[in-house]
Amino acid sequence: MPIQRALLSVSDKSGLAEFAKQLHDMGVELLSTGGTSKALRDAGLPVTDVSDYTGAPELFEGRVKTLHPKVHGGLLHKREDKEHVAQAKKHDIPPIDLVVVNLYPFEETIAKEGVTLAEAIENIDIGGPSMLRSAAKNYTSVTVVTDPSDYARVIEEMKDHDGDTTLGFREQLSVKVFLRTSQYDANISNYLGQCDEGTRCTHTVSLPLDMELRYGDNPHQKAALYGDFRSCFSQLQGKELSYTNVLDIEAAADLILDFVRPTIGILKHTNPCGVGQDDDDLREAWRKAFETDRQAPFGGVIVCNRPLTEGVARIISGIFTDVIIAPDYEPEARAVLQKKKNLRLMKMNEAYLTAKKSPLVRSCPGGIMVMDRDHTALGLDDLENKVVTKRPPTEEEMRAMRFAWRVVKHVKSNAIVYAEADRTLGIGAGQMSRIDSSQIAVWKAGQAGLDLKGSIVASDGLFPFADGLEAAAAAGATACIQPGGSINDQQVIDAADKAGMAMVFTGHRHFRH
Ligand code: 93A
Repeated sequence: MPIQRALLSVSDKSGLAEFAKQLHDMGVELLSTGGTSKALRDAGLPVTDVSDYTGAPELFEGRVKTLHPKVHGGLLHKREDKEHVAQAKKHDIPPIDLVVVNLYPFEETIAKEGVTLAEAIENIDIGGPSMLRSAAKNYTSVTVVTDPSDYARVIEEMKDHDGDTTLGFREQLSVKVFLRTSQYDANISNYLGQCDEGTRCTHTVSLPLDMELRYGDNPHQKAALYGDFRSCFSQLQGKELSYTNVLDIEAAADLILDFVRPTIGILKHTNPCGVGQDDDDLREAWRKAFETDRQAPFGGVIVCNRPLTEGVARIISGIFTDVIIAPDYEPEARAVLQKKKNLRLMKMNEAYLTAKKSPLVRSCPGGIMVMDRDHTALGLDDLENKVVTKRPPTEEEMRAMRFAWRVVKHVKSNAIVYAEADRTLGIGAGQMSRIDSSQIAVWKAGQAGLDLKGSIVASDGLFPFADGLEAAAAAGATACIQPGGSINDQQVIDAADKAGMAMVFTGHRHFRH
């Protein structure tokens, strides 16, 4: 059946007149509320006011405009049910086939500076979501449009189907409505929750599906991503993203954003396997990162905080890599990497800098946990005054400690990093005992043929005993950066002094789980 009757009630009137004109040209009768009616009349279109249609005036400054059985009955009754149709006839409730509603601008209102609670409340739309929900529930018969960018598609559908729309299309529009109304309600409850200082604020999250992911941790696990990942990272080429790719991308981007100087990081399973810096030549930064571990980067993630150069692209195109992330790519670098069809090339957008401020969310039994992000490497201010050993660090050791502290923050606990001022030398990640992480870091450096003599060691958590520090000294480290705070701190300091090491206590730990 072609669409015969439409109800239009919109706050955002963009594209309205043109859309309504096309509906009118296809013989659709137009019903509308105050402001929308006026806009349609101004455009020279014939329109019936809902108040004339229902016989009930707009009441209470417009708070009650469309909340009437003739409106909701017209939307909700089942067209295929004889009883419903008979009741509709008896009570003079003709079917309404199309609803075009967008809501009072609640979100825009609360974003305004100095908005009062009364203003915000007046912008909570009640009638609009009710119509949207009625129509969306009855999508088998009713077409419902809430996004002006869908107007053109509706007209196209109607033209292609003798003035009607297809069931599949109506279903899509219905899903869009429930998503919109749930977001709208979440925004209202979050706003009112903030205002009410007396009670514990609850926070409702409603996120649209952004993309289906290739798979989860393993191919037999389905996975999807909700929100707006694609505004943060644009995929320029390569295979579909998987769940682990996304985790790696976040870990890599977070790591690289802790560095200001030109830096390259290589990660695997969210842990850095090497980080290098060079002010003059990114290829040097790459060399330093890659030298830390030449084996683990196979199938890993590479991240850079400068536009990726052709020179680096040429070197890394020889290594099997899953994902590369950079704020941009030289055109020549793109050309080189394009040949690697499966390689996922991600561009980090400005939006990520804002998104990075949002809290971290993890699932837990029965719900989710939310925590603040570990934004900056803490404890580096005033480091000169945090020396606990007899010997203060040299300037070079100080630089290395600052660098390593930024890296160790991104390594899974227990984390140990051996480093020089602009490069990692050995990384030990994710062990249950700190001394094991330390031994792994030393062993990895040995495997890579790197000398730890004169290096510094960074630890994400405190050394509970002197043994970890003694092992670091034995491996060649001359300085240590760690949070401090153990009941055995004095023993650890004594061990450092005995070995002639310099040590600082940051006073902050950087666990990562
Ligand atoms: O105040 S309401 O919650 N009560 C209603 O009955 C109602 N009906 C439509 N808001 C209501 N609307 C909203 O009015 C629509 O969702 C739309 O945003 C707006 C359109 O008003 P006008 O046509 O007067 O510009």
